[in-house]
Amino acid sequence: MDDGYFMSLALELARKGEGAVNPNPMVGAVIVKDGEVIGKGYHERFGGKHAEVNAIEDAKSKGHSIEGATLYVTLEPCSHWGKQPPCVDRIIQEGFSRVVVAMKDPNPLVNGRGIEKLEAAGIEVKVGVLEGEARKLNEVFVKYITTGLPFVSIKLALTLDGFIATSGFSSKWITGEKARRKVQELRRKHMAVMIGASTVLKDDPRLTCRIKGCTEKVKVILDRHGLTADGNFRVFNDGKVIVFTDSEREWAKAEVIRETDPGRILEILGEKGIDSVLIEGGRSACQFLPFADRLYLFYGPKLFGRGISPFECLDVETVDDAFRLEFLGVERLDDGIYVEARPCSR
Ligand code: AOF
Ligand code: ZN
Repeated sequence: MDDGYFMSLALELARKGEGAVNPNPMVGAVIVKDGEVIGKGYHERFGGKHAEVNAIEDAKSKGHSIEGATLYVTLEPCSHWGKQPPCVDRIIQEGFSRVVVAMKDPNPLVNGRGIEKLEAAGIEVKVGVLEGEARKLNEVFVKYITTGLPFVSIKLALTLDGFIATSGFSSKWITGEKARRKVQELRRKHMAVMIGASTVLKDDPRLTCRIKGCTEKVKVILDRHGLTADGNFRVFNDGKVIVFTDSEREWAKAEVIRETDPGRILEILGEKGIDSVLIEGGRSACQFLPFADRLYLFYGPKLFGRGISPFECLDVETVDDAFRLEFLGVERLDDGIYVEARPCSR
């Protein structure tokens, strides 16, 4: 078996932490000795043990000796003290002879120091095995740890002619059941879910993530005029809610921040430790388009002819001025189409 094979096992393990480790990265680790996997682990929850330590403990609990083994880990082992002690010290202490790493940790506190320390201790280190997959897996972490800004995704359900509602604001249901399931998966990937006040008034959504292993989302409401201040909406029922507004009104069950500039809103969310936000529907999404890292577009096989476009704020005059996207994936979903795209400049 080659390095790629064992690293793919580690990546599979890492993925199990999705939705539970933010704003930390998803990390998986596999220990191999004499061609055989003797230990496996992953970073299970924020603040919890790191993947390497879980794999070491797994191997030891089965009576294996680690001396001379190879460690496959999807992110460079950490060299700093955070909520957990530095993994490199533990790796050196356990007597590994080789460490294979998918990608360097972009955390400025680590950023190559983990690799240096392992090499200085005489351990053979190989970096870059399945690096592309590892970077994709942790795209949220990479952006947040290097910029302090959350990864911004916009999710929309549209008719094939690009409307999110009819002119009379009717919108239920443009897409089908599988699309709604996929939205749950998207919520799992993000720490916060954001909507506009008009969606709260109209749909009264809960914004919960109802799939296994999904932690509670921070709910962010853009409510410039304070329209949701004294309503009894389901979104306020549980968990953390942040309202961004211009109004002087008060909310009983939300943290209120008097700011409505999209760039500032994202900075504030980043300062609060929120690494990712899924902006769901509504016309309020448009002002975040210049900051978007990803668009998730669900097209139903319907035409409205006239209606509400989510991108009205662009107001493009000529084809050359279009906001350009790159398609990352296109899928059939139910009787519709699912498009994953990103703005060209990103
Ligand atoms: C690893 N293995 O499983 C994880 C790592 O506060 P702490 O101690 O949990 O440290 C968090 C940082 O450690 C995180 O930003 C990233 O740089 C690294 N995460 N490192 O070797 C892991 N989760
Ligand atoms: Zn660590």
